Amino acid sequence: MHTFINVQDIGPLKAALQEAAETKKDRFAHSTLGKNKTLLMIFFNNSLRTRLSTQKAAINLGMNVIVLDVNAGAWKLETERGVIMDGDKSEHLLEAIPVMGSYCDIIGIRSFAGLTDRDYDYSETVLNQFIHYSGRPVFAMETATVHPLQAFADLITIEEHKTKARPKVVLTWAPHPKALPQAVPNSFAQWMNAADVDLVITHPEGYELDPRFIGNAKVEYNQMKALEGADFVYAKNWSCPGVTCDDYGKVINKDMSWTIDAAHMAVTDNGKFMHCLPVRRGMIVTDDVIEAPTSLVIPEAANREISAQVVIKRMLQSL
Ligand code: AN0
Ligand code: CP
Repeated sequence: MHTFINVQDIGPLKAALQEAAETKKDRFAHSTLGKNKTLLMIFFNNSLRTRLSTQKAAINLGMNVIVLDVNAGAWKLETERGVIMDGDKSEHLLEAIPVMGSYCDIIGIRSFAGLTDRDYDYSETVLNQFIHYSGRPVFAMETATVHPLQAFADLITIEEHKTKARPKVVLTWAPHPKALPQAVPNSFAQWMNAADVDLVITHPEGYELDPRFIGNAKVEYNQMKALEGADFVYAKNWSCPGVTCDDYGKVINKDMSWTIDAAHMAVTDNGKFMHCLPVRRGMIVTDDVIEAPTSLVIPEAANREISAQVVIKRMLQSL
């Protein structure tokens, strides 16, 4: 595997889930595979889970790990070509990338959407520059439009907790004070479309995701109706995707009736609550719902180590 961006990159999901289950049973079964190999993790944005779980996964495989926080000590990077660099940016990404590639064997990259220019974000400009100029396998640790390590961990979690062959999974928008990217809901929808589940997406008008990610999912604007009989409730805020209106990247709704509380969970089929974290209590979900035995947020986060390990292992095997 040379890139890990979309669900297709992992191949058949059954085999990937099988490998995840084996990894979980013995995370040190391949502890020499990564000997003398180096993972470089590059962060343009904050992270708790991705930083720790991906590093742990690489260590389980015997790798060395270097972490670069671009905004905490590296030169400020220009990302656009054709710019006269007379401002505060000292280095161009097009030099920085091959230099970084020369120090490692695999690269993980976190680079959130800027949420100002839809075309720039949705063409995955920064990620593609890393793929083209680093000379290394590259995996997304949440880029402008996708967060596949999260979606893979979510799928593993659903597989572990489902009580029906084909569970009903509801992806629901929830309110948030700040504009957030669409990467998490995009990838979640893409992976659920590829998995053996019934996916329903619910959100207020104007929050329609890109059709490429919605796929065959049912879109239901009535949140309560969408949640009826749900086996899994996957809450997430995202800003306006700019598909049906011109407000790309903006907060166009703060309707607190969308916050997941006990009344929302009551219409599900003993539904399990999921969220990728970090989550704002009182905005996305109430304390009682996230603290209930039906909340999967902690095992879900723990599975980030497993999804990362499967991905890094496959990249090591194809070096
Ligand atoms: C980010 C987002 O919504 O994409 C990261 C989630 C994994 N969340 C925040 O910035 C709060
Ligand atoms: N879920 C997730 O990616 O968390 P972090 O932003 O803390 O890495």
